[in-house]
Amino acid sequence: MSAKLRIAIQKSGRLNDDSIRLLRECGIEINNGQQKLKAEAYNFPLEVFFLRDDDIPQYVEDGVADIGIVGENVLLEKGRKAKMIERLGFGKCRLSLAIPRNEKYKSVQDLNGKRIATSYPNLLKRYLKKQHITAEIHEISGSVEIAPGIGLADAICDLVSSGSTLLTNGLREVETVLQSEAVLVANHNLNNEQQRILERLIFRLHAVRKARHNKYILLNAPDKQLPEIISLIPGMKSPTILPLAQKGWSSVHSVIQEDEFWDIIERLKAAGAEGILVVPIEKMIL
Ligand code: PRT
Ligand code: ZN
Repeated sequence: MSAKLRIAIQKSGRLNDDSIRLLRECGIEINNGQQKLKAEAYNFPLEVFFLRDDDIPQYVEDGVADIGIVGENVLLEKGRKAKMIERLGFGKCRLSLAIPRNEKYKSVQDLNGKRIATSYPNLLKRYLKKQHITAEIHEISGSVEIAPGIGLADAICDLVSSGSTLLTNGLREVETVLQSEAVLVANHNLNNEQQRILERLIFRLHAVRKARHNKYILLNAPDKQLPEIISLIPGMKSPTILPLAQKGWSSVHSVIQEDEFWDIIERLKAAGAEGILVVPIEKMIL
């Protein structure tokens, strides 16, 4: 039997869709039937385990799965020995401390002696220690945001993304304990074959990520304006210039970064560029 890499991803929840989408963008198709515990990729040596996110760090540490996709918050809270390979750019959130909206708050010192409800006792304990705060940690597994309202705690430490859960529960964010996003993790003792498959996967991940940050740009320009226009486009090497049927005009093709995009477009127009097209790139291999 040829070697396979086993990846653990969240079975259902906030990271499930994006994890599957990322694999698909890497050209890996899996049959994600509902209620399945595992599935094989059709066209890549990958076996996918669908698990609760909380279990993923342990499975990867124990080598039941070779790699996994999990929130950094879960990885660090569980304190499992898995190697962090890549940040994946989705599942972004922060672990924050929040207090009732009308409570006075000047600094982290105000948390001294307070009761704090959280599902992240280890991360919170570490944070409080670093800040020299003594507080009582109440570990609860869900609906942390209601704890102050029912008198169970004075403050909470929970994940926040839009902030609307805090708002609807009359709470306000006062400190950030951790910034988090989904990460790719790996077992520390992969064999050579597994390591090679992981490297093929990482190669594809990089191509997908690079493509996301870049756009393909096409434009027409009068030949006499070409030197100025070319100087405005950073490009990968140098732009491709093709003559147009109309004499004295050329078509310029290149790649620009998403974040330089608006600035460059305006300057290109001012330099005489016309018919500018900016199109997404699916994969980019340098
Ligand atoms: O069943 P399983 O155990 O696998 O899933 P789960 O219910 O434990 O996790 P899930 O699916 O809710 O979250 C999975 C991961 O998504 C988390 O570990 C984070 O890494 C990431 N993530 C990103 C979030 C959020 N954003 C998020 N907003 N996880 C949870 N929330 C919750 C938060 O706890 C709070 O209740 O959403 C609420 C706050 O959201 P806002 O938008 O109102 O601020
Ligand atoms: Zn969970």
